[in-house]
Amino acid sequence: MENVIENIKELKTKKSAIILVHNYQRPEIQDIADYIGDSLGLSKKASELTCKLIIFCGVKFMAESAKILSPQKKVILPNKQAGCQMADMVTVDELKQLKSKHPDAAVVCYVNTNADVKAECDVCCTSANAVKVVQNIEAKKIIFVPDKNLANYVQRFTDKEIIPYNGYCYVHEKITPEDVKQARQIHKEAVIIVHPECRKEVIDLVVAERKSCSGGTDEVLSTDGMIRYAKSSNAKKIIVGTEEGILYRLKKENPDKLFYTLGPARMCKNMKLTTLSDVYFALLEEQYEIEIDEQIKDRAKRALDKMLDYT
Ligand code: CIZ
Ligand code: SF4
Repeated sequence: MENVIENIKELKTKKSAIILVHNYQRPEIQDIADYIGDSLGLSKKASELTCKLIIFCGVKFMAESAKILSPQKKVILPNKQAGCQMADMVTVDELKQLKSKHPDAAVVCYVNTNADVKAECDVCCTSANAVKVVQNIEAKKIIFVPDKNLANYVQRFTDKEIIPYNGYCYVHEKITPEDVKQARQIHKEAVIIVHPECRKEVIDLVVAERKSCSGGTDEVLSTDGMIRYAKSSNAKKIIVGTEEGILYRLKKENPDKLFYTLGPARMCKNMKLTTLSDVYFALLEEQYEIEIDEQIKDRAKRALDKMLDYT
């Protein structure tokens, strides 16, 4: 392992490349990151950097977003198989059908969509800014794709009509209300933070019985929100309801605090595909390069830019 890491560092310097790593990646991948974060933060970072080569350790829609926001750079996804099941749940044809049923609705798409679907949308959002985007958009009726759970979460904050799609994240879907009840019994002094991709019943339970203890309060947060929360709150014990990869970063950055998964550790198999040897070959052979049709790229960029204007 030492050798691979040395080789990665050497190649990275030689090629002036930057390695961007998502919060859910394997620990050894997080350890070689130049920047670590959520999809939005990393894409913004990609567009600010002056380097020409970006190795994006995450899943395809994230590397695509980075490419769309910085088209002049070469963006590499080290493992070609790293897709997202939620993103693949909605196709352009399915979205077009939904649009024709609701011609007066605006379309908001979660960043967890493929580039061709983004191109059909008015504005993108992430879990960190979905509420803000929906509140800022003029339309009173909004088609929201693909995550039904995030759509339901957003509906709590607006009188606008949200038309959800039937997508979901299979990892967050596994977290149950029973997990919340048990965790509250086992860790009486801990606060609970959950991701808005969790099922409505899970979020209902966390919000309805929201508890404050030892300087923290139960919250619904995006992954970067969780990272900020862990740093700034006084809570010493935190139960985390999202993909388990984030616990490595939480523990590393907050060695004085205790973190537990909400129920058994739930793992996204796509997020765990990327290995150190994938990163090495990604640097060596500059594969697999993200390529997006020009027209799709321009239209998808409009939706991403609009999100950045709104937030
Ligand atoms: O936007 C992201 O990076 C994802 C998938 C989750 C989050 O909340 O950060
Ligand atoms: Fe997709 Fe869920 Fe995996 Fe994120 S955790 S990449 S939303 S399947």
